[in-house]
Amino acid sequence: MKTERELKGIAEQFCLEGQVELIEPYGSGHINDTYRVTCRKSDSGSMRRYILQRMNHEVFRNPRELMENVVHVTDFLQQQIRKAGGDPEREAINVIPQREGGYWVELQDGTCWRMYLFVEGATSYDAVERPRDFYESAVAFGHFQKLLSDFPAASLYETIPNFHNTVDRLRQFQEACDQDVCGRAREVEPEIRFVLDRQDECRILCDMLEKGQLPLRVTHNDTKLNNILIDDATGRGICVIDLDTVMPGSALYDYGDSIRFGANTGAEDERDLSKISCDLKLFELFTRGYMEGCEGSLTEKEIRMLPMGAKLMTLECGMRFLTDHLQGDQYFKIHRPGQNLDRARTQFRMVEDMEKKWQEMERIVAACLPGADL
Ligand code: ADP
Ligand code: GN1
Ligand code: MG
Repeated sequence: MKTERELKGIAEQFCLEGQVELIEPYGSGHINDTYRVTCRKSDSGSMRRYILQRMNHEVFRNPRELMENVVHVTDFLQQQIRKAGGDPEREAINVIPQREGGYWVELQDGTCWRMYLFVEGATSYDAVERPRDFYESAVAFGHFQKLLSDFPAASLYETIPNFHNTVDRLRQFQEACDQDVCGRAREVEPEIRFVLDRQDECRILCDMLEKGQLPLRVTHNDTKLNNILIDDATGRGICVIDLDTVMPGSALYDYGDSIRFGANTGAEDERDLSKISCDLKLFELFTRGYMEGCEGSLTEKEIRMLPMGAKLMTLECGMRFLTDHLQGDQYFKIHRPGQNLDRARTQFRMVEDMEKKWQEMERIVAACLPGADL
């Protein structure tokens, strides 16, 4: 952990407006260390706020490539937003350059830092407090993908190779079980069995992508509700954040990851599993919003596979949490012992509940197909 003085020194390496007045830890992401920086201009006394982030270089091995992606994607989005008459300072991430040129700073201790403009008057929610927010997030994530449909996908680096390759995630999980470096595998036999019972399903989306049955698109790949800023005044999903994993992927990844997190009636790390279930009302709301945001660009096959996207993204995430638990909590930040195991259990309970509600999920999705209500 850096002291406030050290953080101030890092912040001052970026082109900020005004003097740094306050730096405070911010947000609840599992990967980067995030701070909010408040600056005051000495002439006018007005305030400007920023987001300072330490990029997790264990997770993102190449900060140069990561920041090139972020700068390319945000430049592209800002152009589109300007064309549509929107406000590019609030509707997209704005990367603040550092004084020496370039978009990030590497310190002698090897840590890498970047700065964004803080989007004022907007909130990122860790749970669905009002169903409308979830719907707005769906429209915004769908629209985000639609906006990036003309983005030159080949110019993107794969910041985390095989990020949503569920087959590869399964392989890593099995390796973690075999190696059992912390001696935790015995205590989690039922959870391991839960995954192994579903190992054949892990292939489904990968196979369809490989065979060209699903289109490869530029997607966000980390569509948790708290990666959207909701405008406090209008209630609209205003800005998609956390662009570190924007890469070629499937729309089913984005849709599925949002359902995994937002349609769950409990928190991601809830210990009382009786609180965990898939809320079909939220499922339906998100489905409608996402399809609206994509503006008709999803193929019929993609739409029909939406329930499978939701199930596999939830199973995959559970597998990743359990893998990390077995490996000694090296990847996801934890705030108490066993938290990754608790997270894995909620994901598996959510998968089980989806399996029970499968036909209903398919019916909801089928009713959203174009022409279904004719
Ligand atoms: P992580 O990868 O750790 O999830 P995020 O980029 O999602 O990191 O940032 C963590 C939190 O910081 C977000 O959930 C959000 O609350 C807040 N945040 C990030 N960027 C901004 C921004 N530009 N304006 C306002 N809040 C932001
Ligand atoms: C991480 O960065 P954050 O907290 O938005 C993770 C996602 C997981 C999520 C689970 C780069 O997201 O893939 O789905 O935790 N991000 C990365 O909550 O691994
Ligand atoms: Mg985040």
